[in-house]
Amino acid sequence: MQGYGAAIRRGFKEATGDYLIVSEPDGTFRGRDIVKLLSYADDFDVVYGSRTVKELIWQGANMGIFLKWGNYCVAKMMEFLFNTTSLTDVGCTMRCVNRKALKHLQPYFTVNGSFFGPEMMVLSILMNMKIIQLPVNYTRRVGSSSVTGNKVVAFFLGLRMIRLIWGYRFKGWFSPNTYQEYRDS
Ligand SMILES: Nc1nc2c(ncn2[C@@H]2O[C@H](COP(=O)(O)OP(=O)(O)OP(=O)(O)O)[C@@H](O)[C@H]2O)c(=O)[nH]1
Ligand SMILES: [Mg+2]
Repeated sequence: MQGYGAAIRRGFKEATGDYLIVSEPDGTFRGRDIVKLLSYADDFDVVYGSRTVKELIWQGANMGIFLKWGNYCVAKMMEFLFNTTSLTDVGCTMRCVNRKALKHLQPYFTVNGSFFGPEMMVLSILMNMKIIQLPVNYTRRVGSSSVTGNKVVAFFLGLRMIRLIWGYRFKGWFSPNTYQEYRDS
């Protein structure tokens, strides 16, 4: 299996249309949240979902204290390091990107594994895209998880995410011309 990031990147290559929405096939997201994402899509290049808003975490969803605060803290670290918009989750697949922004991002994607999500977030920030994160519903999943079902695996995934975010922070500082600004393109 090539991995979560590879699957999404392939989907991006195949999909048509002006707005591209990513979700998961494990029953954890609600289709009606697409309306929320789309209502911001005119004003923002990428609209990210967040799964850490208590009121929208359904009973039985895999978002206990460990995952909720882990995602929240790494998101706050990203927000602080890049002095960007309010972020409360780094692992939410549900997102909407417009085609022009996606075309700009695509050549820079490197991750095929489970931390593709934060890579896309960090790249959109480095490229000075207009981004926002909205609360989405998060429900009980169908089938078994290959990542976050196991706390140890999830913890090490979190560490890899932190390393990736710091890596991009240093690249942004020390070779700022690597990532072409989107708004100038
Ligand atoms: N096509 C494809 N889909 C994948 C692959 N890896 C993961 N996925 C899908 O991507 C979604 C997330 O992957 P999982 O590894 O199951 O992670 P998860 O337990 O859902 O993690 P969270 O949603 O963060 O709690 C799942 O719905 C998987 O079906 C892959 O290699 N290929
Ligand atoms: Mg899932």
